[in-house]
Amino acid sequence: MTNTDIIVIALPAGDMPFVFPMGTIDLVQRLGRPVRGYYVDELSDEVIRAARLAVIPVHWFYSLQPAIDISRRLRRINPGIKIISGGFTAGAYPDDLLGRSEIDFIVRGDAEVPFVRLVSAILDMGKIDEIPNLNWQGGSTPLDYQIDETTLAESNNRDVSWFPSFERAALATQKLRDVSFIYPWIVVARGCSFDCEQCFASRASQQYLAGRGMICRPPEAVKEDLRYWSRRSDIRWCHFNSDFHATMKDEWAEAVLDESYDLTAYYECYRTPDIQFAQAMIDSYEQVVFGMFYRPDAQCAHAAGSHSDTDYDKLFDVVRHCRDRARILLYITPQLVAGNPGYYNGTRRLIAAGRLEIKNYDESIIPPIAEQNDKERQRGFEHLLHESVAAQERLARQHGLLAFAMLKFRPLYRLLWKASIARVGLKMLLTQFTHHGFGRRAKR
Ligand code: B12
Ligand code: SF4
Repeated sequence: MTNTDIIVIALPAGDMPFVFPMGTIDLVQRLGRPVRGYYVDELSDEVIRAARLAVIPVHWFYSLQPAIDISRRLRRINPGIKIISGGFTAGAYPDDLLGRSEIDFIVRGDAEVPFVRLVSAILDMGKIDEIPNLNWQGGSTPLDYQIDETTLAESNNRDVSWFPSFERAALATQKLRDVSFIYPWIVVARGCSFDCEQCFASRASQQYLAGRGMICRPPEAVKEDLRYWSRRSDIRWCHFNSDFHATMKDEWAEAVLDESYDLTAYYECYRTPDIQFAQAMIDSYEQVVFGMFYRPDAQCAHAAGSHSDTDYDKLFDVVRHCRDRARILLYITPQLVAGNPGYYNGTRRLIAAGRLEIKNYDESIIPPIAEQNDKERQRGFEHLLHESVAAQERLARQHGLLAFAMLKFRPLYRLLWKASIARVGLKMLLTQFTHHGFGRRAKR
């Protein structure tokens, strides 16, 4: 085991085992210093003692309680360690999280520049109070840093060798011939052009959380990524962090799709795609899976992934068109799990995968993040914390063995994963349009 000054800790998130926020991978790359990543379960006291700095992304609300727990453990074992956090949830509730945990610093909003400066300041004894977008116990600096197009163009999540278990999990799921959400992600934009009120990425929320609107990555940078992943024989799938057809100008998609990529694309639609776009994707990729989420009402709430409108005629046209050409995963979601369950205190979601979760639902409790007053924000935070505890209890039951097998005994992991896919697949037959033989083709 190699001990390093900087450790990055992957906290349990929602029901996707091994998922890790892509933004953090990019931040590590920008640091340009030796870093080592660990899942919480594999973090030894020895590693903690040797570290000077721990980075804990609190991107999804599910990670809140695990972040509090791990920060206390870090402090107990290594009282001098500095702990940095950031990500959507940490940035939305910085003082609440600092007050509950042993975290020293939270980077709000875009972290590209502040995070790198903060790490240098901590390790090289620099000044901290001139770094923008920071909160710490008893202090903060203004949200003055916003990412620009050039910096976004440099996003890079190609190298994950610094986090061996994640890399192993990512490459293993790539081999499993089904949508693996773990890696790699193609960053096409930051923020969103829509304004769905519960979403942390809506225009209003991003203005509040990051102080900017949507920023698009230049098509050439995205194409460079796609060419790179196409050349990698161990990578079959890629995913996009935004529906660029729904959120950006047509020219953007045309520029990216004017070339062929040796990859299967998983593409989550924010709105029903039109046939021309679906066909352009099909022409550009080896295979395409479109994920579409439908709600009975037109207001979208991004959470379980995505959110499409309710233009069913358009949907049926595109489904008919794609039938033999691509695969469509159709999720029917009476209510989605919102990013802010303080607002959506629970959820009723019926996912095509066959899982039906029904909880109490009360949407009147807390307004969207950008409109919350102090009291509501506090309540929102408490709700999220509560949800994160409940999720961890559920996850411990569901994924304990899977996580153990992944980290310690790969053949068992493969068996379990395939069994769970087979189970989900069977249920999906009820609601999903399938395409036989999909995913079987080898890379050219
Ligand atoms: C792509 C995506 C996913 C991908 C994740 C890919 C990945 N590995 O990261 C998938 C589909 C897997 C996913 C899943 C989920 N997602 Co999602 N997802 C998104 C989406 C569309 C884009 C995120 C993105 O662009 N990331 C790219 C990075 C580079 O940018 P960024 O996220 O803005 O990160 C910047 C800052 O936040 C910060 N930062 C991020 N991490 C860190 C870490 C540190 C240490 C620091 C300092 C800073 C920092 O710095 C970054 C660079 O400036 C957003 C909505 C949106 N349009 O933004 C929702 C969003 C992030 N997802 C959300 C949710 C709720 C979920 C789920 C929990 C849904 C569910 N119910 O299951 C799951 C969580 C996973 C799980 N179940 O375990 C919420 C999060 C809100 C919240 N408070 O939790 C969002 C905001 C949508 C919403 N409803 O509001 N998601
Ligand atoms: S729910 Fe989806 S479409 Fe709506 S603002 Fe959020 S990311 Fe954009």
